[in-house]
Formats: sequence, C-alpha cells, structure tokens
Amino acid sequence: MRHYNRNFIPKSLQRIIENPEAYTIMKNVSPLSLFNIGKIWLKYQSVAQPIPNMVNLTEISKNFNNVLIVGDTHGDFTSTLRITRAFFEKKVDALVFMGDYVDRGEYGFLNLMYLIGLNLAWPDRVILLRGNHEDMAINLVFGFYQELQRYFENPDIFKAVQSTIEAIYDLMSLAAITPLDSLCIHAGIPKIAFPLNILNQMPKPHSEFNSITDLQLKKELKEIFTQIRWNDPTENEQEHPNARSYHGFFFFTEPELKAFLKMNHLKRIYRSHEHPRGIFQEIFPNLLYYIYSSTPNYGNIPIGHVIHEKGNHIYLRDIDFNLKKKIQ
Ligand SMILES: [Mn+2]
Repeated sequence: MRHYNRNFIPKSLQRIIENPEAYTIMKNVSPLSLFNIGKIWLKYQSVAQPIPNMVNLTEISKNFNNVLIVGDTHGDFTSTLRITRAFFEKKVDALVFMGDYVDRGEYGFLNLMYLIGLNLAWPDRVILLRGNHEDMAINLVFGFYQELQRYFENPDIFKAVQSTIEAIYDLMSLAAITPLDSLCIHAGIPKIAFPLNILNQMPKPHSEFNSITDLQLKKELKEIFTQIRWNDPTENEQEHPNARSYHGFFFFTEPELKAFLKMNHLKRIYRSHEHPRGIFQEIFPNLLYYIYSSTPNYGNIPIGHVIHEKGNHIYLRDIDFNLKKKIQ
C-alpha cells in the first residue's frame, strides 16, 4: 500500500483504496452522500484548479518516468480496480486516465468518485483528463444521469449532486505530455494544426468561455475544446473526412497528424474514445496508438489494454499488467 494523506478522502473511498474488495458491498447504493460529495468538491477545487489544461507531466513530478496511461473505463469499475493494482503494488509510479469514466457501464459514479479520490490522495501521481462523456448532456443519453437518479431520489439532492459533478468535469485537464514526448488526449487532434500551449489560454472551469474577450480566440478555443474530445483518425482519406462536421467534430488524417506533431515537437499520440475499434491499434504506425481499457459487454472486446512508459521504453499491457507487446 502506498502512503497517502487520508484527510479529505471520505471513509467509503478510503475503504476501497485500502481494500478493493470492499466495493462489492456498495454495488446497489450510492457510495457517497451529498455531504461527502461536497467535501470532495472543496478539496478537488484546490487540487485541480492550479493544474493547467495542457499538463506537462515532467513539470508535475519525476514519477511520470514510470507511468501507466489508461483509456476509457466507462463505469466498468472492476477493470479500473484491476488497472490501479499496478500502482498500489508500485509497479508504476503514476497514472494518467484519458477520460470517459462514466456512462455505458453500470458503476459510473463509483468509478468517477474512486478516480477523484486517487487524484486527491496523490495529486502529483494521478492525472485525470476530460473525455467527451464528462458532460451531463451526454450522460443524459448514455446512462450516467439515470444512474445518479437511482442513487439520489430526492430532486433537490439530485440537482446538487448533478451540479457538483458538472463542476468537477469542468476542472479536469484536456491533454498531457509525457517525458517521452507522447501526447495523451481523449479522442484526436483538432482539424487545424495549432500550438498546444494555446490550451492554457482556455479558462478553467471550461464553462467560463464567456470571459474571453478576443472573439476569434474564443471561437478557436471552443472548437479545440470539442474536437480534442471527439475527433477520430481515419486511415482512408477518401472516407469523407468531414462527414461528421455538422456535429462540430471531424476525422483527421495521417498527414494532418504529422504536421501537428512536428509543430508541437511531439513524437506520438495516445488516444481512446472509439469502442468499436477494439482493444488496441497502431492506427498510423509509430504515430498514433489507440487503447481501450475497460472490458465491456458490448462488441467482441475481450479485455482492455493500457500503455506503460518506463524510462525510454513503451509497452502495451493488459489491465492486469501482463506484457502484450514492446512498442519501443
Ligand atoms: Mn469518448
């Protein structure tokens, strides 16, 4: 067990952190009360607010030289527990989660609160990025909203919980750069190449776009905010690259990715986001790696994967830390 500061971590989350099997008794009830969610929120604000939208991991801590990068977990809490075991057993020193913690799976609330708990316990070792499902409008369609309604039947309490969770989403980071110059983002690069540090001109909380007075900058930042959490790569340039543009997101091609990586002095991208793609793909060889980290019942996805960067090496592992492939 890694040492951590228990202050501000509600007892129910401490129990799971210290004994992962404890979660089974919480399956059908809310793991946290509104009071505890409020306490988490207070602490989370002080931890998350100073962390920029674009995080340079080496600036946060030297521990990111041995880091596990995790794709979508989507309410699959059992997979999250299996993934985080490597951290508790000190096989890795840090964790980066690339978003989509809720929806689709059964235990979105527990999954999200546990990850927030880890973030509060180890702020210099656990990073949470925002995916496209960290959005209550999306949660209304994909199940998390209804999951919360089951836990919090009183409408006033439900409303308070909902707005606290929205505020939590709004303080997550959007991108992380590893010591090996890999970029971690939820979905894809924006259609127009841009210097990544523009992300740090984006307000935190993200919903405060209206505080930006430069209208052109505001428009660009809004587009980047959407596209980084939604865009998909396409291997086939004939595949109508702009087919989904009416939603405000796009496909991007290998030449576009090359230009983006060059502009930002980066080597590769890790992304998740698309569950139909399967568990792991080297989409654009050496430039883009797709990982999905839960073991969902939809599709034919047998088990999720994570990426492990250690020293100068990059490994593909399954969620139980078994080596699947040496990438570099
Ligand atoms: Mn997604």
